[in-house]
Amino acid sequence: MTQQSELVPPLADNYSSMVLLIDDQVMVCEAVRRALANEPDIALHFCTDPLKAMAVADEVKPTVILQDLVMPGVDGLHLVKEYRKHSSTHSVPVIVLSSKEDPATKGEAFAAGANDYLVKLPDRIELIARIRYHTRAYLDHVQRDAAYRALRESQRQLISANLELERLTRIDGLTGLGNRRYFDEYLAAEWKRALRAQSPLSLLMIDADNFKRYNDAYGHMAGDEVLKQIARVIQGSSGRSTDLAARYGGEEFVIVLVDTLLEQSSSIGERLVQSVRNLNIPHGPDRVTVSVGVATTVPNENETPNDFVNAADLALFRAKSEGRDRVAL
Ligand code: GH3
Ligand code: MG
Ligand code: MG
Ligand code: MG
Repeated sequence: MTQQSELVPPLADNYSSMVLLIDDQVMVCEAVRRALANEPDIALHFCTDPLKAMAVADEVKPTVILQDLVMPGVDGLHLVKEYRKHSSTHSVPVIVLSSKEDPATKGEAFAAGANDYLVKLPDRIELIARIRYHTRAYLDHVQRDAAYRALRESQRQLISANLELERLTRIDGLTGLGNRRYFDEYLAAEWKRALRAQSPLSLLMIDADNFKRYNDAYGHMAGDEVLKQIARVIQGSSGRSTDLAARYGGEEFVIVLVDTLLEQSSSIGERLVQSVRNLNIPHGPDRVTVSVGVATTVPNENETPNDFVNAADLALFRAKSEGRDRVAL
C-alpha cells in the first residue's frame, strides 16, 4: 500500500493538504479516510451533514474540498456554487466525488465551479495524486496572491509617503503657509497663465514692523508665535483657493492674487493691516503691526516675475517710509 503511493511524490516541506470531504455516506468517508491514512502530508476532515458544509469549511480552512453530489436535502452542485461565492472558500479547489458517470453531470459540475471530477470510489493513487496536484496549485496561488497584495500595499505606502514628502517641500515649517520655493514656482506658473490670458495678477508683500525690536524685547520664541498669528491672518485674508499665501522669508510674507485688480488688492491689504492690528499683540507702547506693498500688472513679454516682486518690494519700502502699519501701492 505505502509503496504504491510513493509513485506520487508527497508535497514539498512547507506544503501540506487539508482535505475536507462532504459526503452523507459514512461508508464513503471511511473509505477515503483509509485511502489517505498513510500520507503524512494529507490531513482529512469529513462531514456527513451537507447543511453544515459551509460552516465546517469556514472553520477547517481546507486546501481541497471533496464534494459529493447526491445528498439528502442539499444539492452538491448548489454547494459548489456557494463555495465560489464565499471569501473563505472562493478559490479552494473542489473535486467532485460522485457515482454519476455521465458527461452531462460532469459538465454541470465544472460549470458550477468544480476544478475536478472523480467517480466513486476512485483509485487510491489517483485520488492522492489529484489532491496533491490541486493543493500545490492552490497554495502557489495563495502565495502569489499574498505577495501581490504585499506589493500593492507597499506601493500604496510609497505613493502616499511621496505625496507627503512633496507636500512638505512646499510648506513653511513654522507657519504652515507655502514656502519660498513654492511661491517661486507658483508665481512663475501664474505669470505664464496670466501672460497667455492677458489677465491681471496682484502681489502683496507683507513685512512685520520693527520686528527686530520685538525679538529683542520679548524673545525669539515669542516672536515666532507672533509670526504664526500673522500667518493665520494672512491665510484667511484672500478667501480664494486659487490665491497663494506664502512665507517669503524671515518676517516677510506674500500673497499672490490671480485675476485681481489693484483696487481689490489694496483693499485686501487694508483689511489685512487692520486685522493684524486687531490681534492686539503688545509691542512696546504700541501693538504688532505689518506694512504691505501692493503691485498689480497684466504680464507682458518684456517683464519678468522678478520685476513684479521688485515692484511690490518697492511699494513695501514706501509703506515703511511713510510710517509703517499701512498699505502702499
Ligand atoms: P522694519 O519695520 O523696517 O521691517 O523693521 P524690522 O526690525 O522688522 O526689520 P529688520 O529687517 O531690521 O529685522 C527683521 C527681524 O525679523 C530680524 C529678525 O530677528 C526677525 N526675524 C526674521 N525671521 C524670524 C523668525 O523666524 N522668527 C523670529 N522670532 N524673528 C525673525
Ligand atoms: Mg451521497
Ligand atoms: Mg523684513
Ligand atoms: Mg520687518
